Amino acid sequence: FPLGASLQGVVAQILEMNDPTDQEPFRVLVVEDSLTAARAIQRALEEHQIVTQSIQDPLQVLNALRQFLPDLILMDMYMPNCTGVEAARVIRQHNEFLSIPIVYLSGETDVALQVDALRLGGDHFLTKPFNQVFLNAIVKSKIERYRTLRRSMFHDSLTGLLNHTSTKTSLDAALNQAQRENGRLAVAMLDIDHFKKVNDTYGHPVGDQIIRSLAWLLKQRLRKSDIIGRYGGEEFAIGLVGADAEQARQVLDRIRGDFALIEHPYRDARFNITFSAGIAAFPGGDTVADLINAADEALYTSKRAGRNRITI
Ligand code: GH3
Ligand code: MG
Ligand code: MG
Ligand code: MG
Ligand code: MG
Repeated sequence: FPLGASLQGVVAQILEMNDPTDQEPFRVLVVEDSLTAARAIQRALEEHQIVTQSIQDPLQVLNALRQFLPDLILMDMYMPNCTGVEAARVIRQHNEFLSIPIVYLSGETDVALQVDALRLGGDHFLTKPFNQVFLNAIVKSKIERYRTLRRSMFHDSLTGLLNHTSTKTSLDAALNQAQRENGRLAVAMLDIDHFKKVNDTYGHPVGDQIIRSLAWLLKQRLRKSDIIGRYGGEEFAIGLVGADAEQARQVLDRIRGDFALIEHPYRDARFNITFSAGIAAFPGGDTVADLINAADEALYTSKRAGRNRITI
C-alpha cells in the first residue's frame, strides 16, 4: 500500500469519531475460514445491532480492515493460509491497527496455546461453541474501550475537534489524495481576535466557552468530509476537501459573519467576538507545511489589516 492509502484508513476512522457523541453502530470483522461458522457468529452479533463483515482468507485481513473499518476483529485460530496468531502479528505491524481489539474465537482448548495467542497481540480468547450472550458482552465492552481510547488519542477534549497531531495527519492524507486524483484542498488557519482581552475581561472559563462555540459552529457548517482541528489554544486549522481558495473564502466568510453576530452572555450583559483567517490551497503548495505556512501568513495579513476578515 502507498502511504496515502494507509493514512486514508486512519483518517476515515478519525473523521468517523469527529462527533464525540457519535452513536455509529459497532462494526466487527469476522475472520473465519468456515462459512457456516462465520454465518452463525454474524447472526449472533447482528441480533445485537452490530454490523459485521466476514472474510475467509486471513491474507485479505489488511484490505478488509482498510475498507470496512471495523472496531474489533473476531478471529479464528486455524485457517488454511495462515493462523490467527500470524494474521494478528501482521495486523499489529501497522501503526494504524496497533490498538484495534483482536478477540480469538476458536475450538482450541489448550490453555497454553490460548495464552500464547494473547501474548502475540490478541486481547481475549473465546472458545467454540460460543455463548451468544458472553460473546456480545465481550465484543461490546472491548469496542467501547477502544472507541474511548481512539477519541482521546485523536481529539481535543475541550471541543471534540481533532487535536494538533491528528489534524496534521488528516491534512496529510487529504493532500495526498488531492495530489493522486488531481483534486483540490484548501487549508485555512483561524485565530480568535483579541482573545487575551476576552480572558482578562471575562475570565478563562468564559474564554473556553467561546472556543467551544466556534468549534460547534464550524462543525455545523462544514462538511463531514472536511477536516476541523483545534491547532492551538484559540487557533483552528481547517481542510476543505475539494475546495479551491475562493470557495473556501466564501464558506468561511459566512461563518465569520455569523460568528461575529453571536451574543455571548456575561452576567447581565452580552458581548461579541470575531475571528480572522488566512487561506492557502493545493494546487499552490506541495506539502501540508507549505500550505499551513502560507495560510498563517495570510492570517497575519488579516490581523494587520484590522481583524474580523479573511485573506487568501
Ligand atoms: P490577536 O487578535 O492578535 O490574535 O490577539 P490575541 O489576544 O488573541 O493574541 P494571542 O494569540 O497572542 O493570544 C491568545 C490567547 O489565548 C493567549 C491565551 O491566554 C489564550 N488562550 C489560549 N488557549 C486558551 C484556552 O484553551 N482557553 C482560554 N480561555 N484561553 C486560551
Ligand atoms: Mg478454522
Ligand atoms: Mg493565537
Ligand atoms: Mg496572535
Ligand atoms: Mg488570537
